Amino acid sequence: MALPNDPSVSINGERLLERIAELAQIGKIEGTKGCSRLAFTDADCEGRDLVVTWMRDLGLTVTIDAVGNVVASTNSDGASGAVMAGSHIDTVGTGGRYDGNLGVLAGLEVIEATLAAGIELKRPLAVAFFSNEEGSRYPPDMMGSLAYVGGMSVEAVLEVEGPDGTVVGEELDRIGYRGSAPCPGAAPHAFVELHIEQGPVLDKEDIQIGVVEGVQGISWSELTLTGQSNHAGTTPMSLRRDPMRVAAEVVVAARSIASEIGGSQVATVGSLTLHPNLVNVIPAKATMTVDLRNMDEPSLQLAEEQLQLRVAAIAEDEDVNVESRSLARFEPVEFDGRVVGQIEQLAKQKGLSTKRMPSGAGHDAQMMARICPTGMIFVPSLDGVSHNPSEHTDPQDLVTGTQLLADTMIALTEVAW
Ligand code: HGY
Ligand code: MN
Ligand code: MN
Repeated sequence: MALPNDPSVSINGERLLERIAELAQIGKIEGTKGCSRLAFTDADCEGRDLVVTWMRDLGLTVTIDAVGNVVASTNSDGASGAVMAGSHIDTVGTGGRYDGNLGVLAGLEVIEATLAAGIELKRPLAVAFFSNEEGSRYPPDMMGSLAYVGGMSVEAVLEVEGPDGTVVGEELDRIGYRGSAPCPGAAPHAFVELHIEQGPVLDKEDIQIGVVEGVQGISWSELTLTGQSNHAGTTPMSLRRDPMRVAAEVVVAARSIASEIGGSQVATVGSLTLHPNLVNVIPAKATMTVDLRNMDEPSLQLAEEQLQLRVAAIAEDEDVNVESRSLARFEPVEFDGRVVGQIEQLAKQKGLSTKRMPSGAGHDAQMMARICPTGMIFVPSLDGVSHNPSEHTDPQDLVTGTQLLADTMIALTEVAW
Protein backbone atom coordinates (compact mmCIF):
# COMPACT_ATOMS: atom_id res chain seq x y z
CA MET A 1 0.00 0.00 0.00
CA ALA A 2 1.84 3.20 -1.12
CA LEU A 3 1.44 6.12 1.29
CA PRO A 4 0.43 9.58 -0.17
CA ASN A 5 2.68 11.43 2.18
CA ASP A 6 5.14 9.49 4.20
CA PRO A 7 5.09 10.52 7.86
CA SER A 8 7.61 8.55 9.88
CA VAL A 9 9.07 8.70 13.36
CA SER A 10 12.17 7.28 15.07
CA ILE A 11 11.45 5.70 18.42
CA ASN A 12 13.80 6.16 21.37
CA GLY A 13 15.13 2.68 22.10
CA GLU A 14 16.91 3.76 25.28
CA ARG A 15 13.68 5.09 26.81
CA LEU A 16 11.81 1.91 25.84
CA LEU A 17 14.41 -0.37 27.45
CA GLU A 18 14.53 1.78 30.60
CA ARG A 19 10.76 1.56 31.01
CA ILE A 20 10.75 -2.20 30.51
CA ALA A 21 13.44 -2.50 33.19
CA GLU A 22 11.61 -0.16 35.57
CA LEU A 23 8.27 -1.96 35.23
CA ALA A 24 10.03 -5.31 35.74
CA GLN A 25 11.13 -4.17 39.24
CA ILE A 26 7.48 -4.37 40.32
CA GLY A 27 6.73 -7.90 41.48
CA LYS A 28 10.39 -8.78 40.82
CA ILE A 29 11.20 -12.47 41.37
CA GLU A 30 14.44 -12.25 43.39
CA GLY A 31 17.52 -13.65 41.70
CA THR A 32 15.87 -13.61 38.27
CA LYS A 33 14.98 -11.01 35.65
CA GLY A 34 11.34 -12.08 35.79
CA CYS A 35 8.36 -10.78 37.70
CA SER A 36 5.11 -11.93 39.25
CA ARG A 37 2.11 -9.61 38.88
CA LEU A 38 -0.99 -11.80 38.92
CA ALA A 39 -4.15 -9.99 37.87
CA PHE A 40 -5.61 -7.52 40.39
CA THR A 41 -2.97 -8.22 43.05
CA ASP A 42 -1.11 -5.39 44.79
CA ALA A 43 1.79 -5.92 42.38
CA ASP A 44 -0.57 -5.61 39.40
CA CYS A 45 -1.98 -2.44 40.94
CA GLU A 46 1.52 -0.97 41.38
CA GLY A 47 2.37 -1.81 37.77
CA ARG A 48 -0.86 -0.22 36.59
CA ASP A 49 -0.18 2.94 38.59
CA LEU A 50 3.29 3.28 37.06
CA VAL A 51 2.09 2.87 33.47
CA VAL A 52 -0.92 5.15 33.99
CA THR A 53 1.46 7.79 35.37
CA TRP A 54 3.59 7.51 32.23
CA MET A 55 0.43 7.84 30.12
CA ARG A 56 -0.79 10.89 32.02
CA ASP A 57 2.67 12.52 31.96
CA LEU A 58 2.35 12.49 28.17
CA GLY A 59 -0.91 14.42 28.44
CA LEU A 60 -2.90 11.52 27.00
CA THR A 61 -6.59 11.04 27.74
CA VAL A 62 -6.65 8.00 30.02
CA THR A 63 -9.86 6.02 30.57
CA ILE A 64 -10.46 3.06 32.90
CA ASP A 65 -13.48 0.87 32.23
CA ALA A 66 -15.66 -1.28 34.46
CA VAL A 67 -13.31 -4.29 34.31
CA GLY A 68 -10.11 -2.28 34.70
CA ASN A 69 -9.08 -2.02 31.03
CA VAL A 70 -6.98 1.14 30.57
CA VAL A 71 -6.93 3.07 27.27
CA ALA A 72 -4.73 6.12 26.68
CA SER A 73 -5.38 8.21 23.58
CA THR A 74 -3.99 11.33 21.93
CA ASN A 75 -7.52 12.62 21.55
CA SER A 76 -10.39 12.97 23.95
CA ASP A 77 -12.58 10.46 22.08
CA GLY A 78 -10.48 7.59 23.44
CA ALA A 79 -10.07 4.64 21.13
CA SER A 80 -12.72 5.40 18.51
CA GLY A 81 -11.16 6.03 15.15
CA ALA A 82 -7.68 5.67 16.59
CA VAL A 83 -4.89 3.36 15.51
CA MET A 84 -4.36 1.46 18.72
CA ALA A 85 -1.50 -0.63 20.10
CA GLY A 86 -1.78 -2.64 23.28
CA SER A 87 -1.35 -5.83 25.25
CA HIS A 88 -1.23 -6.63 28.98
CA ILE A 89 0.91 -5.92 32.02
CA ASP A 90 -0.37 -8.70 34.27
CA THR A 91 1.91 -11.75 34.31
CA VAL A 92 1.73 -15.43 35.23
CA GLY A 93 3.06 -16.27 38.70
CA THR A 94 6.51 -17.11 37.31
CA GLY A 95 6.51 -14.58 34.50
CA GLY A 96 9.11 -12.92 32.35
CA ARG A 97 9.51 -9.19 31.88
CA TYR A 98 8.54 -9.01 28.20
CA ASP A 99 5.31 -11.05 27.84
CA GLY A 100 2.63 -8.38 27.37
CA ASN A 101 4.71 -5.57 28.87
CA LEU A 102 6.60 -5.08 25.60
CA GLY A 103 3.44 -4.42 23.59
CA VAL A 104 2.14 -1.83 26.05
CA LEU A 105 5.43 0.03 26.54
CA ALA A 106 6.22 -0.10 22.83
CA GLY A 107 2.83 1.47 22.08
CA LEU A 108 3.53 4.17 24.66
CA GLU A 109 6.95 4.78 23.08
CA VAL A 110 5.44 5.15 19.60
CA ILE A 111 3.02 7.80 20.90
CA GLU A 112 5.71 9.66 22.83
CA ALA A 113 8.07 9.72 19.84
CA THR A 114 5.25 10.89 17.55
CA LEU A 115 4.23 13.69 19.92
CA ALA A 116 7.88 14.72 20.38
CA ALA A 117 8.40 14.88 16.62
CA GLY A 118 5.29 17.06 16.29
CA ILE A 119 3.98 14.88 13.49
CA GLU A 120 0.40 15.66 12.43
CA LEU A 121 -1.44 12.40 11.71
CA LYS A 122 -4.83 11.89 10.09
CA ARG A 123 -5.96 9.74 13.02
CA PRO A 124 -5.33 9.69 16.76
CA LEU A 125 -3.05 7.07 18.30
CA ALA A 126 -3.95 5.03 21.37
CA VAL A 127 -2.38 2.41 23.59
CA ALA A 128 -4.18 0.04 25.97
CA PHE A 129 -3.46 -2.52 28.60
CA PHE A 130 -6.24 -5.02 29.12
CA SER A 131 -7.10 -6.65 32.43
CA ASN A 132 -6.15 -10.21 33.31
CA GLU A 133 -4.82 -11.37 29.95
CA GLU A 134 -3.15 -14.37 31.57
CA GLY A 135 -6.25 -15.83 33.16
CA SER A 136 -4.17 -17.89 35.56
CA ARG A 137 -5.74 -16.36 38.70
CA TYR A 138 -9.21 -15.84 37.21
CA PRO A 139 -10.16 -17.72 34.03
CA PRO A 140 -10.67 -17.19 31.13
CA ASP A 141 -7.50 -15.74 29.73
CA MET A 142 -7.85 -12.52 27.72
CA MET A 143 -10.69 -11.69 30.16
CA GLY A 144 -10.37 -7.90 29.88
CA SER A 145 -10.12 -7.69 26.10
CA LEU A 146 -12.93 -10.27 25.79
CA ALA A 147 -15.15 -7.93 27.82
CA TYR A 148 -13.85 -4.91 25.85
CA VAL A 149 -15.18 -6.44 22.61
CA GLY A 150 -18.45 -7.56 24.19
CA GLY A 151 -17.59 -11.26 24.38
CA MET A 152 -18.18 -11.44 28.15
CA SER A 153 -20.51 -9.20 30.16
CA VAL A 154 -19.14 -6.92 32.86
CA GLU A 155 -21.43 -8.69 35.35
CA ALA A 156 -20.01 -12.09 34.39
CA VAL A 157 -16.44 -10.78 34.75
CA LEU A 158 -17.03 -9.19 38.14
CA GLU A 159 -18.44 -12.39 39.65
CA VAL A 160 -15.61 -14.74 38.59
CA GLU A 161 -14.13 -16.46 41.63
CA GLY A 162 -10.51 -17.55 41.68
CA PRO A 163 -9.06 -20.77 43.15
CA ASP A 164 -7.91 -18.58 46.05
CA GLY A 165 -11.56 -17.79 46.85
CA THR A 166 -11.30 -14.10 45.92
CA VAL A 167 -13.72 -12.50 43.46
CA VAL A 168 -12.80 -10.23 40.53
CA GLY A 169 -15.22 -7.39 41.34
CA GLU A 170 -14.03 -7.17 44.95
CA GLU A 171 -10.37 -7.23 43.89
CA LEU A 172 -10.97 -4.51 41.27
CA ASP A 173 -12.60 -2.35 43.97
CA ARG A 174 -9.77 -3.11 46.38
CA ILE A 175 -7.09 -1.92 43.94
CA GLY A 176 -9.20 1.00 42.74
CA TYR A 177 -9.39 -0.02 39.08
CA ARG A 178 -13.10 -0.57 38.65
CA GLY A 179 -13.57 2.41 36.38
CA SER A 180 -16.51 4.20 34.83
CA ALA A 181 -15.58 4.14 31.13
CA PRO A 182 -18.03 2.10 29.03
CA CYS A 183 -17.37 -1.61 28.52
CA PRO A 184 -17.66 -2.92 25.79
CA GLY A 185 -15.32 -0.19 24.58
CA ALA A 186 -15.10 1.80 21.36
CA ALA A 187 -13.79 0.09 18.24
CA PRO A 188 -10.48 1.59 17.07
CA HIS A 189 -9.67 2.07 13.37
CA ALA A 190 -7.05 -0.69 13.66
CA PHE A 191 -5.22 -2.62 16.40
CA VAL A 192 -1.61 -3.85 16.32
CA GLU A 193 0.01 -5.89 19.12
CA LEU A 194 3.77 -6.27 19.38
CA HIS A 195 4.64 -9.38 21.41
CA ILE A 196 7.52 -11.76 22.01
CA GLU A 197 6.97 -15.02 20.12
CA GLN A 198 7.15 -17.17 23.27
CA GLY A 199 8.11 -20.08 21.03
CA PRO A 200 11.36 -21.29 19.39
CA VAL A 201 10.75 -20.62 15.66
CA LEU A 202 12.22 -17.14 15.07
CA ASP A 203 15.20 -17.74 17.35
CA LYS A 204 16.00 -21.13 15.80
CA GLU A 205 15.66 -19.84 12.23
CA ASP A 206 17.46 -16.57 13.06
CA ILE A 207 14.56 -14.42 11.78
CA GLN A 208 13.97 -10.91 13.07
CA ILE A 209 10.20 -10.45 12.66
CA GLY A 210 7.23 -12.81 12.93
CA VAL A 211 4.32 -11.62 10.77
CA VAL A 212 1.49 -13.23 12.70
CA GLU A 213 -1.39 -14.52 10.57
CA GLY A 214 -3.61 -15.76 13.39
CA VAL A 215 -3.97 -17.37 16.82
CA GLN A 216 -4.74 -21.01 17.54
CA GLY A 217 -7.94 -22.15 19.23
CA ILE A 218 -7.86 -22.62 23.03
CA SER A 219 -9.84 -25.01 25.24
CA TRP A 220 -9.34 -24.90 29.03
CA SER A 221 -11.27 -27.32 31.22
CA GLU A 222 -11.22 -28.03 34.95
CA LEU A 223 -11.84 -31.63 36.10
CA THR A 224 -12.96 -32.35 39.68
CA LEU A 225 -12.40 -36.05 40.42
CA THR A 226 -14.05 -37.34 43.60
CA GLY A 227 -13.25 -40.76 45.07
CA GLN A 228 -13.01 -41.96 48.65
CA SER A 229 -10.24 -40.99 51.00
CA ASN A 230 -8.99 -43.93 52.99
CA HIS A 231 -6.01 -45.29 54.87
CA ALA A 232 -2.94 -45.73 52.68
CA GLY A 233 -1.82 -48.80 54.63
CA THR A 234 -4.98 -50.75 55.29
CA THR A 235 -6.95 -50.31 52.06
CA PRO A 236 -6.40 -53.16 49.56
CA MET A 237 -5.69 -51.92 46.01
CA SER A 238 -8.86 -53.67 44.75
CA LEU A 239 -11.04 -51.60 47.12
CA ARG A 240 -9.63 -48.19 46.26
CA ARG A 241 -11.51 -45.32 44.60
CA ASP A 242 -8.43 -43.19 44.07
CA PRO A 243 -8.87 -39.89 42.13
CA MET A 244 -5.11 -39.51 41.88
CA ARG A 245 -4.90 -42.69 39.78
CA VAL A 246 -7.50 -41.16 37.43
CA ALA A 247 -5.62 -37.84 37.33
CA ALA A 248 -2.34 -39.58 36.54
CA GLU A 249 -3.87 -41.52 33.64
CA VAL A 250 -5.60 -38.35 32.37
CA VAL A 251 -2.19 -36.67 32.11
CA VAL A 252 -0.92 -39.60 30.01
CA ALA A 253 -4.15 -39.63 27.96
CA ALA A 254 -3.85 -35.90 27.20
CA ARG A 255 -0.35 -36.36 25.85
CA SER A 256 -1.31 -39.34 23.69
CA ILE A 257 -4.28 -37.43 22.27
CA ALA A 258 -1.86 -34.67 21.25
CA SER A 259 0.51 -37.08 19.51
CA GLU A 260 -2.34 -39.02 17.85
CA ILE A 261 -3.90 -35.81 16.45
CA GLY A 262 -0.51 -34.32 15.58
CA GLY A 263 -0.16 -31.07 13.61
CA SER A 264 -0.25 -28.10 15.95
CA GLN A 265 -2.18 -30.02 18.66
CA VAL A 266 -0.82 -29.42 22.15
CA ALA A 267 -2.10 -30.57 25.54
CA THR A 268 -1.02 -29.42 29.01
CA VAL A 269 -2.02 -30.34 32.54
CA GLY A 270 -0.72 -27.24 34.31
CA SER A 271 -2.39 -27.48 37.68
CA LEU A 272 -3.32 -30.38 39.96
CA THR A 273 -4.39 -30.15 43.57
CA LEU A 274 -5.18 -33.05 45.89
CA HIS A 275 -7.33 -33.06 48.98
CA PRO A 276 -6.29 -33.71 51.71
CA ASN A 277 -2.83 -33.99 50.07
CA LEU A 278 -1.25 -36.08 52.87
CA VAL A 279 1.34 -38.81 52.57
CA ASN A 280 -0.70 -41.57 54.25
CA VAL A 281 -4.20 -40.73 52.97
CA ILE A 282 -5.69 -41.92 49.69
CA PRO A 283 -6.97 -38.62 48.26
CA ALA A 284 -10.65 -37.81 48.47
CA LYS A 285 -10.50 -35.36 45.59
CA ALA A 286 -8.23 -34.29 42.73
CA THR A 287 -8.83 -31.01 40.86
CA MET A 288 -6.90 -30.53 37.63
CA THR A 289 -6.90 -28.36 34.50
CA VAL A 290 -6.37 -29.45 30.90
CA ASP A 291 -5.27 -26.87 28.27
CA LEU A 292 -5.82 -28.06 24.67
CA ARG A 293 -4.91 -25.93 21.61
CA ASN A 294 -4.93 -26.33 17.85
CA MET A 295 -4.88 -24.04 14.81
CA ASP A 296 -7.65 -26.19 13.30
CA GLU A 297 -11.09 -26.02 14.95
CA PRO A 298 -12.34 -29.52 13.94
CA SER A 299 -9.10 -31.05 15.28
CA LEU A 300 -9.50 -29.13 18.55
CA GLN A 301 -13.06 -30.46 18.86
CA LEU A 302 -11.76 -33.99 18.23
CA ALA A 303 -9.18 -33.53 21.01
CA GLU A 304 -11.93 -32.36 23.39
CA GLU A 305 -14.15 -35.35 22.52
CA GLN A 306 -11.27 -37.81 22.94
CA LEU A 307 -10.37 -36.31 26.32
CA GLN A 308 -13.96 -36.58 27.52
CA LEU A 309 -14.23 -40.24 26.45
CA ARG A 310 -10.95 -41.26 28.04
CA VAL A 311 -11.61 -39.43 31.30
CA ALA A 312 -15.01 -41.14 31.57
CA ALA A 313 -13.54 -44.61 30.92
CA ILE A 314 -10.68 -44.23 33.44
CA ALA A 315 -13.01 -42.75 36.08
CA GLU A 316 -15.56 -45.53 35.61
CA ASP A 317 -12.87 -48.17 36.04
CA GLU A 318 -11.85 -46.57 39.35
CA ASP A 319 -15.46 -45.78 40.41
CA VAL A 320 -14.52 -42.08 40.72
CA ASN A 321 -16.99 -39.29 40.03
CA VAL A 322 -16.09 -36.64 37.40
CA GLU A 323 -17.31 -33.04 37.17
CA SER A 324 -15.99 -31.06 34.22
CA ARG A 325 -16.17 -27.26 33.84
CA SER A 326 -15.06 -25.19 30.83
CA LEU A 327 -12.75 -22.35 31.91
CA ALA A 328 -12.10 -20.88 28.45
CA ARG A 329 -12.99 -21.78 24.87
CA PHE A 330 -11.88 -19.65 21.90
CA GLU A 331 -11.91 -20.71 18.25
CA PRO A 332 -8.85 -20.08 16.07
CA VAL A 333 -8.62 -16.48 14.79
CA GLU A 334 -7.26 -15.17 11.48
CA PHE A 335 -5.93 -11.61 11.38
CA ASP A 336 -6.93 -9.08 8.69
CA GLY A 337 -4.82 -9.69 5.58
CA ARG A 338 -4.50 -5.94 4.97
CA VAL A 339 -2.85 -5.39 8.35
CA VAL A 340 -0.74 -8.53 8.04
CA GLY A 341 0.37 -7.38 4.57
CA GLN A 342 1.17 -3.89 5.81
CA ILE A 343 3.40 -5.26 8.59
CA GLU A 344 5.19 -7.58 6.16
CA GLN A 345 5.68 -4.85 3.52
CA LEU A 346 7.13 -2.36 6.01
CA ALA A 347 9.42 -4.99 7.54
CA LYS A 348 10.74 -5.98 4.11
CA GLN A 349 11.20 -2.32 3.13
CA LYS A 350 13.49 -2.05 6.16
CA GLY A 351 15.41 -5.11 5.02
CA LEU A 352 14.27 -7.16 8.00
CA SER A 353 14.03 -10.95 7.75
CA THR A 354 10.39 -12.04 8.20
CA LYS A 355 8.32 -15.20 8.55
CA ARG A 356 4.54 -15.55 8.39
CA MET A 357 3.38 -17.71 11.28
CA PRO A 358 0.51 -18.52 13.67
CA SER A 359 0.59 -17.72 17.36
CA GLY A 360 0.67 -20.66 19.76
CA ALA A 361 -0.17 -18.35 22.66
CA GLY A 362 -3.39 -16.47 23.22
CA HIS A 363 -3.31 -12.67 22.93
CA ASP A 364 -5.57 -9.66 23.37
CA ALA A 365 -5.28 -9.13 19.61
CA GLN A 366 -7.38 -12.25 19.03
CA MET A 367 -10.23 -10.45 20.79
CA MET A 368 -9.68 -7.05 19.14
CA ALA A 369 -9.87 -8.83 15.76
CA ARG A 370 -13.61 -9.15 16.46
CA ILE A 371 -14.14 -5.38 16.26
CA CYS A 372 -11.46 -3.94 13.95
CA PRO A 373 -8.74 -4.87 11.44
CA THR A 374 -5.99 -6.35 13.61
CA GLY A 375 -2.47 -7.74 13.29
CA MET A 376 0.48 -8.82 15.43
CA ILE A 377 4.24 -8.46 15.23
CA PHE A 378 6.49 -11.05 16.90
CA VAL A 379 10.10 -10.64 17.96
CA PRO A 380 12.26 -13.66 18.88
CA SER A 381 12.30 -15.35 22.30
CA LEU A 382 15.70 -16.79 23.22
CA ASP A 383 15.40 -20.61 23.03
CA GLY A 384 11.62 -20.12 22.79
CA VAL A 385 11.36 -19.84 26.59
CA SER A 386 8.43 -17.90 28.12
CA HIS A 387 6.10 -18.05 31.13
CA ASN A 388 9.42 -18.46 32.90
CA PRO A 389 11.44 -15.78 34.76
CA SER A 390 14.42 -16.41 32.47
CA GLU A 391 12.39 -15.25 29.41
CA HIS A 392 14.76 -13.19 27.23
CA THR A 393 14.63 -11.17 24.01
CA ASP A 394 17.69 -9.35 22.66
CA PRO A 395 17.42 -5.56 23.28
CA GLN A 396 18.06 -4.89 19.60
CA ASP A 397 15.08 -7.11 18.70
CA LEU A 398 12.90 -5.19 21.18
CA VAL A 399 13.89 -1.89 19.54
CA THR A 400 13.50 -3.26 16.00
CA GLY A 401 10.03 -4.55 16.81
CA THR A 402 9.02 -1.24 18.36
CA GLN A 403 10.25 0.72 15.36
CA LEU A 404 8.24 -1.57 13.07
CA LEU A 405 5.20 -1.05 15.32
CA ALA A 406 5.67 2.72 14.90
CA ASP A 407 5.96 2.42 11.12
CA THR A 408 2.89 0.21 11.00
CA MET A 409 0.72 2.38 13.25
CA ILE A 410 1.60 5.51 11.29
CA ALA A 411 0.96 3.76 7.98
CA LEU A 412 -2.45 2.61 9.24
CA THR A 413 -3.43 6.21 10.09
CA GLU A 414 -3.26 6.85 6.33
CA VAL A 415 -5.39 3.86 5.32
CA ALA A 416 -9.15 3.94 4.85
CA TRP A 417 -10.84 0.52 5.02
O1 HGY B 1 -2.65 -18.66 27.74
C1 HGY B 1 -2.08 -17.95 26.91
O2 HGY B 1 -1.77 -18.37 25.81
C2 HGY B 1 -1.77 -16.52 27.23
O3 HGY B 1 -0.46 -16.45 27.76
N1 HGY B 1 -2.71 -15.95 28.13
MN1 MN C 1 1.08 -12.27 26.53
MN1 MN D 1 1.39 -14.97 28.81
